[in-house]
Amino acid sequence: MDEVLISRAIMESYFKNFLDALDVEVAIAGAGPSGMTAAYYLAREGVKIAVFERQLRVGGGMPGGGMMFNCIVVQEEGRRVLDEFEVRTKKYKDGLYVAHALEAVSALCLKAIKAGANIFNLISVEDVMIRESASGRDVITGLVLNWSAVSWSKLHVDPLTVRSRVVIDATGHDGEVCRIVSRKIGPRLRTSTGDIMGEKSMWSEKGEREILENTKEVYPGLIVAGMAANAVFGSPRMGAIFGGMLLSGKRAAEIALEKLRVERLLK
Ligand code: 48F
Repeated sequence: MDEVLISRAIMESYFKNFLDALDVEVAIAGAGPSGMTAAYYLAREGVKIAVFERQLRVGGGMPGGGMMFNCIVVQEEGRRVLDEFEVRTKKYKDGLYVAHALEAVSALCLKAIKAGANIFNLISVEDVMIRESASGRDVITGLVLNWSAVSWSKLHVDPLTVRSRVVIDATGHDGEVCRIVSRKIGPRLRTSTGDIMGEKSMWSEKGEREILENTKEVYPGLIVAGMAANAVFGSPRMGAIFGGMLLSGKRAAEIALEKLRVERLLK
C-alpha cells in the first residue's frame, strides 16, 4: 500500500469536486436541516448545486434534538417530508410525530448527496459576490469562501469565490449571509425595515406558521431558508420541532427552481 497514492487519491478527487463547484446554479450556505432539504429537492431536479458547511459535521442543530436529547418532533406536514427521505417516525399524539435525530440527519445528507448535491464541510461562507444587473441593481452572484480553520485561527488568508445563479442562506439563527448583505450593501433586504429584524422568543406554533411565508427571495439572487428566514423577518424561534425547517428547505428549492426556469425562458 502506497501512502502517497492514498494522499493523491484524496487530493485529486477532492479538487475535482471543488473545481466542479466553482460554477453552480445554486450555492447553499449551511448544511443544517433546511439547507440539506433544499439541496435534495434541487439536485433531484438535475440542478447543479453545492453546499458549504462551516462545521466538521453536517446537520446543524438537528443532531442535538432538544437540549441534547437526540429525538426530533415534526407535525403532519413535516412527517410527509421525512417519509420522502425514508426516515421512520412514531406517532406520539394526534398530529405530532417523533424521529431519531441522527437517523434524520443521516437520511437528509445521504439522499441529498445521492441525488447529486456536492456538500463540502469545514468551509465557511465569509462574503458574497455581487454584480450590477441590467436594471442597475446589485445582484448576488456567488459566495466567498474560506477554510473554517482559517477563521477559527484568525489567520489573515484571502478567500476564494464560487459563482452561482442563486444563493440560499440556510445558516440558521444568525442568518449570516443576509447579515453580510445588510452590513456591506446596506439595509436593503426585502423586510419592512430593510434590515435583519431579529429572531423573537420561543413560540413554536407562530414560528412554524410564519416560516414558510418568510422563506423567500430577500435580496436579488438571495433566498433565505430555515431559522435564518425567521431571524431575518422577525418571527419567533420554535425549538426542537423541525417540520418547519424541512418545509422551508423544500420551499426554498421551489423558489430557486422557479427563478432558474424564468432565467432560462428569458435567455
Ligand atoms: O442551525 P441550523 O440547523 O439551521 P436550520 O437548517 O435549522 C434550525 C434548527 O436546527 C434549529 C431550530 C429548529 O426549530 O431552530 O436550530 O435553519 O444549520 C445551519 C448550518 O449552517 C452552518 C452551521 O454550522 C449549521 O450547520 N453555518 C452557519 N454559518 C455558516 C455556516 C457560514 N458562514 N458558512 C458555512 N456554514
